[in-house]
Amino acid sequence: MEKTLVLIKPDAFGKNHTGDILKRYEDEGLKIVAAKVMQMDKKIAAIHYAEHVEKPFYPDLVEFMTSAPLMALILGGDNAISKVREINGATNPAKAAEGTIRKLYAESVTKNAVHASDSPESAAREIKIFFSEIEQFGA
Ligand code: IDP
Ligand code: MG
Repeated sequence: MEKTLVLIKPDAFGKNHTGDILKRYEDEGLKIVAAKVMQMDKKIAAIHYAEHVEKPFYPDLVEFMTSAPLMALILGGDNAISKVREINGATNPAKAAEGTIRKLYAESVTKNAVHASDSPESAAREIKIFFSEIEQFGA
């Protein structure tokens, strides 16, 4: 079973879209392997978004991601990494396909409702940031 790290970001979590978003993933056959509600601090944000530290949008991204609680998840299933990114839609909601989570719930390119790992390497790296072994269950 492939695993991927998903964050229901502070915008979508704060607007009570969590149940609808989880239903989308479950309807596509993905299993919830781990879940928790937490608030990111700047240190965790810097580790999670290490690849973006030098980008012009990084300060706004960290400000947003640390502003309020979010839900961190591990989702598992066949091709979970690419499947979740397809369900989420394009980073910029203006370019996201109809029916995707970002099309439905994202406000802007920064406040874009969800995060998902983009490769097996990032999934392995990101899962370790948010979850210990004991918090993960098989699907
Ligand atoms: P992804 O979340 O679709 O993988 P990334 O390029 O990895 O997109 O960017 C990480 C996050 O940074 C995005 O989800 C979004 O919140 C934010 N972001 C990316 N590009 C921009 C931008 O051009 N302007 C503002 N925020 C951005
Ligand atoms: Mg990314």
